[in-house]
Amino acid sequence: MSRIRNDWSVEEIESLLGLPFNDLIFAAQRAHREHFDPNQVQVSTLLSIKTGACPEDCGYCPQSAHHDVELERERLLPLEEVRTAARSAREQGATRFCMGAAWRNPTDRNLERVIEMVQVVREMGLETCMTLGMLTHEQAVRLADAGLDYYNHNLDTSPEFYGEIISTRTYGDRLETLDHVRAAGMSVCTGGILGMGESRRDRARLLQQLANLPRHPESVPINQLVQVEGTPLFGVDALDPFEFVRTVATARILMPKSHVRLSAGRTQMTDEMQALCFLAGANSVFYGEQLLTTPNPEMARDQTLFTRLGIEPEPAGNDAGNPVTTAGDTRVEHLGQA
Ligand code: SAM
Ligand code: DTB
Ligand code: SF4
Repeated sequence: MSRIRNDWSVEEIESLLGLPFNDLIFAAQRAHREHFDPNQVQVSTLLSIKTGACPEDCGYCPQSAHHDVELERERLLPLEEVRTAARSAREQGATRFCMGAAWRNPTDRNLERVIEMVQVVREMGLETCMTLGMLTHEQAVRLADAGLDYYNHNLDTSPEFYGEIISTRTYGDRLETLDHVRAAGMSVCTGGILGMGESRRDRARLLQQLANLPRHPESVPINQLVQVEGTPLFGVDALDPFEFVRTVATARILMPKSHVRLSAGRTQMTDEMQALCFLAGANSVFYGEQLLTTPNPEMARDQTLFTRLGIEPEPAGNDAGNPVTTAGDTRVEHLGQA
């Protein structure tokens, strides 16, 4: 069995990314099969609990107040709406419910409100995940104490390219929040976005940052940029799809026990492209017709895809690195049935 490493050099990662495609995919499948059932995919559903008017200037994001995007803003959702959405996600077969807010960071008053949401979703037997922006150590501890299983906070790209995309916070700020999340005992979900005009070296440097964290993130979302009109990155050259698959495969090899999520961008991918990503070791998706503000594939399309590929939803709590304890009686019969 291969050793889990946290000391990857960027040259090693670049040579993985540059392997002949078939060799790379074979190495990724081998790593994948050491730790996971290759025919299971973890299924999460996403809900935007506070939409738009974000003070940060992330160049990819339709929710930034700095960009001129047509978007209906919303205040923090009432608890009952969260409960209804979570119930429906569970009925559709999701095992994890992820809640996202367009904040730079939550205020302490906000935190009280979202803690109620964590409690409601947990009681339904769903795993819980939130992404709320930067956290202090105390806020991370409060979320962990409330039973939040995962915290998502993406590094997005390489430290070198970061400043081209975001000016209102630093890479160091992101790493600091990830430290707080880890120290508070929550599972870490962190990854990035491909197709923002970055180079292969930037992708290697992003993967290096993720794989050399003191402990590998339990969940690594790889997003393909969803280009939204009005954002600065609208119109940027699309990435070669094989380069996307290569990056997924390399993430799988570097972090063999982590769930690698084929995250935003699936609506723009063919079924064949998604199948290649699963072959390269992606084993988690967002399921449900909406991401935060942009569309995700129709549920019927995903059900058909799972059936055609013989993929089954992974039961809750199968976290190779860090078992989640809230796994409840989740219903998965709607997905992937022949
Ligand atoms: N505001 C919080 C933050 O930035 O951490 C949480 C919500 S934010 C929308 C969560 C993540 O969504 C970002 O870190 C980014 O990786 C991803 N994202 C946002 N817009 C995207 C887009 N257009 N395409 C792909 N991923 C996107
Ligand atoms: C992640 O890595 N991708 C999700 C989730 N974490 C929060 C967000 C994708 C957002 C795509 C653009 C939108 O729908 O607004
Ligand atoms: Fe705000 Fe998050 Fe969007 Fe950046 S990615 S503008 S922090 S919602």
